[in-house]
Amino acid sequence: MPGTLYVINGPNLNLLGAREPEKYGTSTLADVEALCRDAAGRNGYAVEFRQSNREGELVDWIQQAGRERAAGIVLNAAAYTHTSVAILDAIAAVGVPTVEVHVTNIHAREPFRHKSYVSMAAKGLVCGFGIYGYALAIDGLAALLKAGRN
Ligand code: CA2
Repeated sequence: MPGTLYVINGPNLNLLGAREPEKYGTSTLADVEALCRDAAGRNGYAVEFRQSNREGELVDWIQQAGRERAAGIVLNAAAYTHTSVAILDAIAAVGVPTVEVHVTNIHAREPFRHKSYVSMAAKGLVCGFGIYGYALAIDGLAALLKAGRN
């Protein structure tokens, strides 16, 4: 029974396409949103697409996804990935299947990016595929949900 997927983006991802194109590419967050709507639509899901630079707001949205019985969450917590026990606790608390996504391959970058708190509660992780990782995450999440592995 499809429903809504929350796609939640963390700090500085509003700068996609405007800064550091050699690292993060030239696509904007609006392009990411369009990609997500397309991938979700192909799988029969609606999308709630959000971005915030504030940790607490990300926690609030994860809780909202739980309250509204979202089918799943695709989460790029950006720098909070590597620091936030609050976000880890929120994912674990709401029990909404969550797939972690990163534009870059965090394991090929600085050692402090190799640790992900989000991974401890996520069903899966997609990283290193640029913004296409969001579509891969949505396809993977839809496959898990269809198979009842959530
Ligand atoms: O690769 C990713 O998606 C990251 O989540 C991006 C975060 C970084 O802290 C993570 O380690 C990996 C940084 C997001 C900043 O996004 C920008 C985009 C364009 C220009 C500047 C920053």
